[in-house]
Amino acid sequence: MSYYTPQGGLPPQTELLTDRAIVTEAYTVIPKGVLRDIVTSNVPGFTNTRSWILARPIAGFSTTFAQLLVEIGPGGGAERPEQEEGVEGVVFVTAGELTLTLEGERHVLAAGGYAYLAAGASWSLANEGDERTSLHWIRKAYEPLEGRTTTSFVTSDQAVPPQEMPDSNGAWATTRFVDPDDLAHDMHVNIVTFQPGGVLPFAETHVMEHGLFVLEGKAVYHLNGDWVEVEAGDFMWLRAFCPQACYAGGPGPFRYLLYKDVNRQVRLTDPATGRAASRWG
Ligand code: UGY
Ligand code: MN
Repeated sequence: MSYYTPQGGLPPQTELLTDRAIVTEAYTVIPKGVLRDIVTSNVPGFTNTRSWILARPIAGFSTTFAQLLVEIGPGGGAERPEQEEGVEGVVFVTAGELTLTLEGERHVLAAGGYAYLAAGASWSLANEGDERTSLHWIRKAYEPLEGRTTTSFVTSDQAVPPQEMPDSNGAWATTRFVDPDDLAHDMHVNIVTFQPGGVLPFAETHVMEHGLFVLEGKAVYHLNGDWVEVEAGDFMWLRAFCPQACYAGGPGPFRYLLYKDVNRQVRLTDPATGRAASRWG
């Protein structure tokens, strides 16, 4: 398994400028060539760290999550990465070694390492090695459900067997890090794997938003009527109901880290005033 990790830098003055970056009303594509030094952001609370912020709530587009590609240099990290109350997170390591201290327990995550950090959990991150560490950090305001809570955990891509999707003959599989029927969880961050020639066999159109970071391979992705070629290192960001499907191109597997918001009733009233959502604003 390989996990694409951007290195930054800046193209030379001789390079042509045509690339695949696009923002539409239903989807955004941030191709790998965009992940350069000058579009990084510092992250408050972190030392020796920079990030590419791939997604954040935007009114009228997608609103449920933020996704950061974080690069921590040797000796860097954060004592309290999550500074916002009520926010849960998933961390997925693509390169280097990351020390996660969770409720006082130390875990060293290598590439493929995965952690779910429940809202309110006590955790810190450190790069104690000599190489850069890169990770995805997906953040969501946790929507509580009466009588249920989530618990933080640490695992890895390597430790969780992918589940074959129905009627796909193994051409399409999903690595699920939480049980989809566990209603305590209001977000899933899965890994989707297609073998060469495998397809997502219909244009899914659903309420869940997506962030898709291509970890490995290439494909042609169908996004709201457009066919878009994507490859390892590209990020796709889909608002609710954006039609989506794909053909995996080979020669190796096509794999992506997939965020989706799940398991909650649609809110129709403003919690502060009780007024109908149609009258908001
Ligand atoms: O779970 C999903 O919504 C998934 N099948 N979507 C996707 O891979 N684009
Ligand atoms: Mn989907």
